[in-house]
Amino acid sequence: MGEVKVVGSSPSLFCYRIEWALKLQGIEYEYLKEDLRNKSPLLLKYNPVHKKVPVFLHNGRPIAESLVILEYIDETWKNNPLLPEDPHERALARFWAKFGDEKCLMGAWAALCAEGPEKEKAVETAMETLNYLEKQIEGKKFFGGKTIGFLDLVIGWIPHWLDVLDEVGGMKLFDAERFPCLHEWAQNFIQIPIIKDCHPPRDEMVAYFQSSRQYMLSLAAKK
Ligand SMILES: N[C@@H](CCC(=O)N[C@@H](CS)C(=O)NCC(=O)O)C(=O)O
Repeated sequence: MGEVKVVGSSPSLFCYRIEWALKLQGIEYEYLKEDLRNKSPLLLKYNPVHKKVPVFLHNGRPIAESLVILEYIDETWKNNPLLPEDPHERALARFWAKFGDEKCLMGAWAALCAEGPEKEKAVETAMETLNYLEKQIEGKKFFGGKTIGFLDLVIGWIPHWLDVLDEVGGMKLFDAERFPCLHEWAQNFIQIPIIKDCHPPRDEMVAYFQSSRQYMLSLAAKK
């Protein structure tokens, strides 16, 4: 197994997906808590390009970028395969994971930070991206099929984090009427013991996104 460490910070959803994968694989790890307002020499050394968490250390060798880390975990330990076996299905899982991060997550973030006439448009754009996931999960328990897999972990931010973004941003992206299948998936996902026991406290998330939103609005006001 070797020595496994995760450099992370709460409530980063990118870090939680790594912890979930390790717990699913039954891999013990040490969590090195990072203060992102005062980045440690360790973080700057191991992720000099992006200077972001998570960083994964396996026997002292660093890997950055959460999707890359998830694939590394999947290739290194075989206790609980995350990506499908079939190459085409693997490719699709990677496609939707990228879509989830680049479109759904970024869309929700843009909607959170939008104000005035821009807000309605940003909310609708974000919901259009979620609609693609709604279609993907229709008729299935998990994106990975009967059990959770790579894509479930990648979009695993939706149940807790999106709900908080909705509250802080005064919006309703995660609308149960518009996305009934995604809601059912979310209920299935958060009931899995590993997921249930490993997510940030809600008040921590609310405080984090309130201050992030204020910061983004103050930057926009200076323009
Ligand atoms: N694409 C990266 C995103 C990681 C990321 O954005 N991490 C944030 C925390 S949520 C971070 O470290 N931010 C510090 C900064 O931007 O300076 C991944 O998937 O790992």
